[in-house]
Amino acid sequence: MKYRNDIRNIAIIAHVDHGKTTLVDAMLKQSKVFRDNQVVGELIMDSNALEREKGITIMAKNTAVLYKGVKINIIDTPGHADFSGEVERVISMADGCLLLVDSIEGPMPQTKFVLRQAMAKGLKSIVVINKIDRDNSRIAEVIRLTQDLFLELATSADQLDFQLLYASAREGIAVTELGMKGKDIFPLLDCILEKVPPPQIKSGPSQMLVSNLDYDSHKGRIAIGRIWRGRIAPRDSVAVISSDGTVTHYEIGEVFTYLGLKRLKVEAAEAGDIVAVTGLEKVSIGDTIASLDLLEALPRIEIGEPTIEMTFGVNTSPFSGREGRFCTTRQLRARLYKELETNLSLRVQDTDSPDTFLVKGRGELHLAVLIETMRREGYEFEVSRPEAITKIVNGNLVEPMEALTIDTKGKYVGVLTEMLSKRQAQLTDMRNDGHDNIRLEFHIPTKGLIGFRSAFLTATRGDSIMNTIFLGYEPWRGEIVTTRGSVLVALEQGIAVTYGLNNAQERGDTFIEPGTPVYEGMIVGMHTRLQDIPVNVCKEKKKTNIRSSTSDIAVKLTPPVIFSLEQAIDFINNDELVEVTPENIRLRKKLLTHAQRLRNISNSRQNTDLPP
Ligand SMILES: Nc1nc2c(ncn2[C@@H]2O[C@H](COP(=O)(O)OP(=O)(O)OP(=O)(O)O)[C@@H](O)[C@H]2O)c(=O)[nH]1
Ligand SMILES: [Mg+2]
Repeated sequence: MKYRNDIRNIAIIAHVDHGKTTLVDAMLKQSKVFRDNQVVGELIMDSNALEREKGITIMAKNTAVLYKGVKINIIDTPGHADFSGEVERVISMADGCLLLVDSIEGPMPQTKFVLRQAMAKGLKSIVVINKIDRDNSRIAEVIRLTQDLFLELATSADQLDFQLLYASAREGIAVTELGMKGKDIFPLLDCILEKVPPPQIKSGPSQMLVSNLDYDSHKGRIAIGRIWRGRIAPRDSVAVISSDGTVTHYEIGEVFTYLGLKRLKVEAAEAGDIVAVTGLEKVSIGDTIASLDLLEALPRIEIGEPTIEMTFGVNTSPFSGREGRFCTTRQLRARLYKELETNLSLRVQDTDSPDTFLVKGRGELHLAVLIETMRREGYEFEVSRPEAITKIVNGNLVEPMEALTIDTKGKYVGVLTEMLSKRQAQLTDMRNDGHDNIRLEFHIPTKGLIGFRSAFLTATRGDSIMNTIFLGYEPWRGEIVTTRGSVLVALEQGIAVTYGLNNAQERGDTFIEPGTPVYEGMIVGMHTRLQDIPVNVCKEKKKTNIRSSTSDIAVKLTPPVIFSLEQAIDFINNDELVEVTPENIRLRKKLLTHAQRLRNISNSRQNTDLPP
């Protein structure tokens, strides 16, 4: 077996926010891949607009730096559990991983998930204790917990042997011994050269596994992945072997390798390198690109199953078609199915209704990011409340379970445990660090987590952190009685005015400003009682001359509660929908008229009265 000593392939993995993308910044900047006067900013790899807004990585991405004559191909991955499919998708490109662990938080649920992935692929681990600049870091404890994690997950003795480094990604320094004064990131790069095995190469007919796709309006589809055998060059005749074994012949267009944020066009690339190639019109992620001389497929990428589902439908509100560019069933369907090409943990299914599609994902954020992306592209549609995906195993109904970790203060423990017990959660661990920092761990059905995040943030006033991770399927524990109050529903179509909203505020909190167009059945507020209340927010005060919809000097309204998209999805019940357009997020009842809803209630009562 031969090795390529001029290359290292590493994946950077960690729990969310432990500093992966910031560490990549430091490696890129200090290895001088930018011009001296080039303005590059921070979190350079989080290039997509939503990533920048949310401050999290959503998609795994490739880059590379040159250090001491060796090219280090770097794969930055997302740490949020909802995007763990991305880690599964790209991890096989690497030979080693940098496992980052926050010097205060220590190993978190997703640290365990990604380390397990890395070990399953046989990657060599380098542990980087990050954020050592933080004041109350507890490095010794974090190292001990990390060692425990390795002990728990390792399947062979050599996996226990990991290199340990300390870093402040933000300051761009890494050191090999605690207490050393760091000045740059090079000790980490040296460690990568020394500890991560160079890629093994096989000579022979070419073979490459496609791990990512990109598009270019001129070049068309671009396949990204690692070459495992042989070499690939422009104008090579190759075959693409797809999931069902179908073989399609193509001629390679161009071949690129990575350096910094650029792709460099090359004359040829050899096994061990990560490349991007054009000219393959119908290639998918997981396909093998193989020489015509040896049609041998590499093992396909395995992706965990989705846990929650919701429907995406054509917008059926009275305002449909007003704000979106793409509003038809055909456009919605095409867009959703196209998403499957790159969003590997997503599933899309047609339903009995031609205008509605069932979309399955890894969590609420996974689906919310898709919804937000589509709405920015000009799509208009409606979505239902997310539901946990249940299945029948050996004749029994089972449901997804998750581990929930909460870092909070003593004063919130009571209210949190009460909220969670209504959601069928079981407390499995509770630890106090002696400074009133409390970590609670629960087992909770996925269905109990739906809508929990916003309630959690309100209850703890944004002062606590929650994390979840999928555990597996367990027997169905029965329905959860909804804990949400009811809503204020607009009675008629028109423009909301201050007077009408003021009346509504006597019943509860409102969601809209005066001047907002509303329709019958639109949800305009919430209250704590059991039944929905119809309100006429368009009703004007009769006896004065002031008829302006936006100003009514006499009354001062409480500012409306404005939901983000995620909060809106979290909030709705089964008989409600979120209407999503490029300009607005509206909440509505599925049945728009009061009469329809009353009839529905009495029908369902009658049904439950029937003998089984
Ligand atoms: N004090 C301190 N803060 C850091 C350090 N490294 C990263 N951060 C901060 O931690 C936050 C998260 O950093 P990111 O680099 O986005 O973390 P990430 O691991 O890429 O996050 P995801 O990709 O969303 O999982 C940012 O606010 C960083 O500025 C560090 O060494 N010290
Ligand atoms: Mg990141």
